[in-house]
Amino acid sequence: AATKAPAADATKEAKDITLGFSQVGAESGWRSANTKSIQDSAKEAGYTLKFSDAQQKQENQIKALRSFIQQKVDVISFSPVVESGWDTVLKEAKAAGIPVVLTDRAVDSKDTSLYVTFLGSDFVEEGRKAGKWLTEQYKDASEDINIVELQGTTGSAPANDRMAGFAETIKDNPHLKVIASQTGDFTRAKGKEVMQAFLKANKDIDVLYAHNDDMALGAIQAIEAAGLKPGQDIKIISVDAVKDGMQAASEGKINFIVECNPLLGPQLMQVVKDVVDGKPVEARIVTEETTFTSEQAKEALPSRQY
Ligand code: GYE
Repeated sequence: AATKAPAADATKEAKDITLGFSQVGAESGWRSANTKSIQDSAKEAGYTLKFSDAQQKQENQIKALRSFIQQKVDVISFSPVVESGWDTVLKEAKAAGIPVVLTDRAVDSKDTSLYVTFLGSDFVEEGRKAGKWLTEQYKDASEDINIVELQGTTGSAPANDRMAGFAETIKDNPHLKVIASQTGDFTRAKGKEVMQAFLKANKDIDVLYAHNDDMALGAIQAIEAAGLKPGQDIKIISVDAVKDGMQAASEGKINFIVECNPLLGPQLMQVVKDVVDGKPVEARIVTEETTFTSEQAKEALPSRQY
């Protein structure tokens, strides 16, 4: 695979390395686990971590990146809230000679020299896994299956890609119909609110596809409040496999979860070290993940770390 080798400073010891990290926010269980992983691993590696929470707003993130540039950190890393609109600030980092490592979410910048690598999941593949499971469940369907979709944050890589991967895999079965699709911003509160609206507007919902566990958990509250049984009256698929999601799956309320691994800290710290040492780094580092049915969730739950 292609590698990139930024300017070296092999003389730096761990204690002299400063990493500026701009986090998306605290919107989900996944995010909390991701933040903890990054903070713990930075500590473990002995780096100084400057951590900033963008509260799901791109403008906050751009401000944080500019402040990292001003402070002349050694490496900048961030998980971009949305995919577009990064070129200007990334060029500023490049001009200042500060390497940028993308974690978790991608940017759509055409100029890939603006960042060293992108470390994170393959979200299109996650969407495909969700779609494949559903296609298999309904392969003999002779009637329409009405699907509602709770999208992640509008314009974010995981929302765009999970939607695309899912759509691509279900399109061959004309009975699988997405009758409503709206953002729930990856939060429980919004997931609940939008599901309430879906239930009001549509009599006959068969399946919910939620782009993360938290929105599915919010939606479960709305479904139960409407007197329906989640996992039975409405089949539920979600993404992440955080503890609360796995708990709901083990109770049969979520039927299928596609795992998305938030524990990116150790890999990120290694990349930071390599970048500072001037070692070549893979241009794309994909995390490995699996899927869980209700049965498998029950088995995996006791040993789940997050
Ligand atoms: O799935 C969701 C979080 O970017 C992969 O963001 C991440 C997503 C994750 O809010 O729960």
